[in-house]
Amino acid sequence: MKPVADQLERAAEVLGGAPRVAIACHVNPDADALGSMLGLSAFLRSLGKETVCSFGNQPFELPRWAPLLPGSEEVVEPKDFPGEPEVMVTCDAAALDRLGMLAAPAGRARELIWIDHHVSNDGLGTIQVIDGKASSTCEMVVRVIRAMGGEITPEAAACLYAGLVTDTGRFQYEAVRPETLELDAQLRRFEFDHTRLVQALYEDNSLAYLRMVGVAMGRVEHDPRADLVWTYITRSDLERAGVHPSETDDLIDVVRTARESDIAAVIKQQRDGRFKVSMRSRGAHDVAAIAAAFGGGGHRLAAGYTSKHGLAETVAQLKAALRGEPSEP
Ligand SMILES: [Mn+2]
Repeated sequence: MKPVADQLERAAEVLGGAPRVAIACHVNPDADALGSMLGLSAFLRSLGKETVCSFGNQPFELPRWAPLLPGSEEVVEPKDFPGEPEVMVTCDAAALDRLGMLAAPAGRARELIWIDHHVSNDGLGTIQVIDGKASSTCEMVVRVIRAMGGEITPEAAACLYAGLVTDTGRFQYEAVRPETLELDAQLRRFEFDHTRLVQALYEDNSLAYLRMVGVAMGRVEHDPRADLVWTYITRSDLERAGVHPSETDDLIDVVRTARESDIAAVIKQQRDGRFKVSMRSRGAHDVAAIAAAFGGGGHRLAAGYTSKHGLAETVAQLKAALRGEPSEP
């Protein structure tokens, strides 16, 4: 991976000279993905540039909390994203397939600025602004803004705060450094309703979801030899409960609190039928390495992958990998 300082300088130069910038974030965007994209967009617009923002989901749907981020009303559907952008930026995507329908325009972009903080990263793009030690992609966007000699705008502040607060687990994860908290303080000097924003991000569940948590928690299993606690949710569980898959992102945060094991996993069936495995470690394991062995990635203590197998085989392979036993991939 190339030195971040050089890449920041190149990104600043390209963005500074571009009248139009197309910005994408990963599919099923979380607050860091949407926040970093909209934060960068708000800053570039303050310089008089045109921006277009999107993510590659079909069907296209913004998260529930999106209206609290300034500029979210201008996010376009992937079909309205430029097919061959002069300058394109990707935010918070670790791999090309995380761009969904926008992987094609990314492949055709003349300059592709890849802004991210995932340790396991394909390192795509003509300019790679990637730092695996950064707390969030929002923090990386702030570095880009500063490399351009710019200032955070009020609209950008709320967007960047959303990503900073969520990707640090409300400032509790190991990537939180004194500078992270200093950045938080700088963002909070701008006027935005941070309590309402965090309530929308963390405390806004449907009753149907709460009942489904009960189902998932009733199934929690413990494998001491794999140092693993895990549960699963199928597509029919979601359909029966009337819960949208995106609502279940925080299930892992309940499972991971089990003190009996270091690793927690939630195995969730996607709309296409495949099983997605989300893992967390309480500190003793590198789950990014486990995920990478299955073709996924992430961070040392938070990572995931999509399995090629059914539920039973997915669980068996995960346990085998964690126990250090050989298995057929
Ligand atoms: Mn992120």
